[in-house]
Amino acid sequence: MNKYLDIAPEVQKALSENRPVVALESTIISHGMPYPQNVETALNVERIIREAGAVPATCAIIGGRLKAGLSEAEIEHLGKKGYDVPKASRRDLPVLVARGSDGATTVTTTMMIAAMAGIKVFATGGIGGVHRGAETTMDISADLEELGQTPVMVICAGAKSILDLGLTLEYLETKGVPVIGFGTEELPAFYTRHSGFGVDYRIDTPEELAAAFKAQRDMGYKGGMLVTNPIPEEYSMDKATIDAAIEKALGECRAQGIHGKQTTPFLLARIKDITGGDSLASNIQLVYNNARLAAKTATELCKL
Ligand code: PSU
Ligand code: MN
Repeated sequence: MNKYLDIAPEVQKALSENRPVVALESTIISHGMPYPQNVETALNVERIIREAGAVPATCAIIGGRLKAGLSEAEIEHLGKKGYDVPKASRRDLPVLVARGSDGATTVTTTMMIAAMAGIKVFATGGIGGVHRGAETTMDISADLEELGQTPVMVICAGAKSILDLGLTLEYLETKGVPVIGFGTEELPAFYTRHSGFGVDYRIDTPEELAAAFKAQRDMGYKGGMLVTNPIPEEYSMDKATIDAAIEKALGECRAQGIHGKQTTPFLLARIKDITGGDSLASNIQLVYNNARLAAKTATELCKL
């Protein structure tokens, strides 16, 4: 086992008994939502996964250790510290680990830790992608590279239109990442169920998701799989409202010269304020929805 990795005993036990485990990220806690809703959501997600018969493994860096599975106190710590916890992508791990620092894991680093621990399924809200204007900024999330090289299934609610969705799909195609729509032929756009872009394949059951992932593993692929799960209708936002909020937030982002790793957290926080908190309520619900699907899919995978 990797010498920097700590697998929580509950997670380790489940893995060794071939019981389902679902990985969860921590940037969504420290940078994706405000306190205390972030901690509340993270704990609810863990509960939802347990109720569905799987074991949650929230990932993070704590005191320089890569963690697969956190205590409630550790989740509370990350949620309270918020932006003061470094957002940790692939390029950040070496220095943070060597310094014994804390770090909030993004989709990228959560995939890395999940793969090291032997966890196959990971539930989150949204992934990073090709940012709008990437033709000149070259701001392309490391999440896309990781999906191309690390064997984990990532279940998300699609991608937000803070990103260039068309270019994000092109990039994933280049990297050989299958983009699956769960019960839909259309890529969901996070806060809404529709983006106007098609996915590669529609799959309607956790059984078939598990079978596709198993086939990918059996063929020896190094990369992962992206499952996009639309937000439930009752929690989805009005398209015109969310589009206007995103445009306003993007304008402020440009005007204030925000760039690099600050971009995504800045946009999420502004969108939340502009929508009077409505976007946060939707965000929370779509994460719960993804956690349920991940637990079911991980359960099916254990049978194969
Ligand atoms: N999208 C969300 N919420 C989030 C993120 C993205 O709706 O919290 C976080 C995830 O951790 C994702 C990261 O991996 O932002 C991507 O950041 P960047 O664009 O800097 O790669
Ligand atoms: Mn970026």
